[in-house]
Amino acid sequence: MMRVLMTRAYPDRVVAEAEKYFEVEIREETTPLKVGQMRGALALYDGILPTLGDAFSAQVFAEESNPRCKVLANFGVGYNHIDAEAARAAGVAVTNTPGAVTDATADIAMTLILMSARRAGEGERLVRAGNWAGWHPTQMMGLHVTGKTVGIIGMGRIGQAVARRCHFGFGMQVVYVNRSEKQLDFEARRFDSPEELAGEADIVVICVPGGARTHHLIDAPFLASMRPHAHLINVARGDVVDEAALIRALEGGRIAGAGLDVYEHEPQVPEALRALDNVTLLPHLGTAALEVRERMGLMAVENLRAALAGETPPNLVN
Ligand code: 8YV
Repeated sequence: MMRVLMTRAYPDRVVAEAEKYFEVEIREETTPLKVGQMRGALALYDGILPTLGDAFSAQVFAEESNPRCKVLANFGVGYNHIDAEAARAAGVAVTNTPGAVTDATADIAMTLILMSARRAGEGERLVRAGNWAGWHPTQMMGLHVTGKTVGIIGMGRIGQAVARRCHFGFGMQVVYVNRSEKQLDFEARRFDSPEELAGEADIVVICVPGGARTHHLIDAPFLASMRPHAHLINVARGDVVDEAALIRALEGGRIAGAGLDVYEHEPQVPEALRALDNVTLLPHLGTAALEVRERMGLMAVENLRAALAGETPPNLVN
């Protein structure tokens, strides 16, 4: 039987599905694999189910250039932690789980939009601390989102799911930046540059894939182009935003608030960010619902099964 490594303890249904086809080893630790562990895994297993933080870099493939492993079936849609080109050169297929994550991630974007705009986290902290002095006509005024303009950076599956929720649920205007124009069943204006979008949007939502192409796409000039009452929401990857520049913009009141589910160096969240009242901070909850994680895992197992049976896996990315 072929041997497969799960780099985390994925949900039981996922393990059970994998055990139909493979001898499965589960790594119980919650931390990402270290370089030596990745090298070892490439040498010992036919397939690996890695996830966020398991940094299969070019260096790892250089050190294990003729691996036993034939497929890295990533648990998640974002695979920026894997050097897919280096994997291909080493004969390793890389797959991901698009679709399975879309609605749950869009829902977390909506959670962050509403929490940030309506100052929900700040209000909750006030009540929890026993400091609420009672209702007041102008207490904790937030941004009314209905009818406002949402700017989507990256109009892929998740970007479109956020845009639909904003448009149909909240009567918002949608503007976006994306490499190509999208055929949508609602009105949405495409801008050429993120800065142009920043000047129009009341809420900016980042939905682009991570990786070198989008590293620090949201930088100080972008933040300076945002409207002072606007909010920045990130459900993509932390390093799409220059976190230090974001902290400066929030401290200086250059934007009204931010809602973040992802960070540059997870799980570290800078003290300066945690000290701010105008940010909503979630611990990468984008897909954190059992049925979603099961669907992601079942997709990853199907990719493993297909790849190791010599078929083209359904979600091959390299
Ligand atoms: C996953 C994500 O939970 O799918 C993704 O890309 O960011 C998540 O929501 C994460 O990758 C861990 O699997």
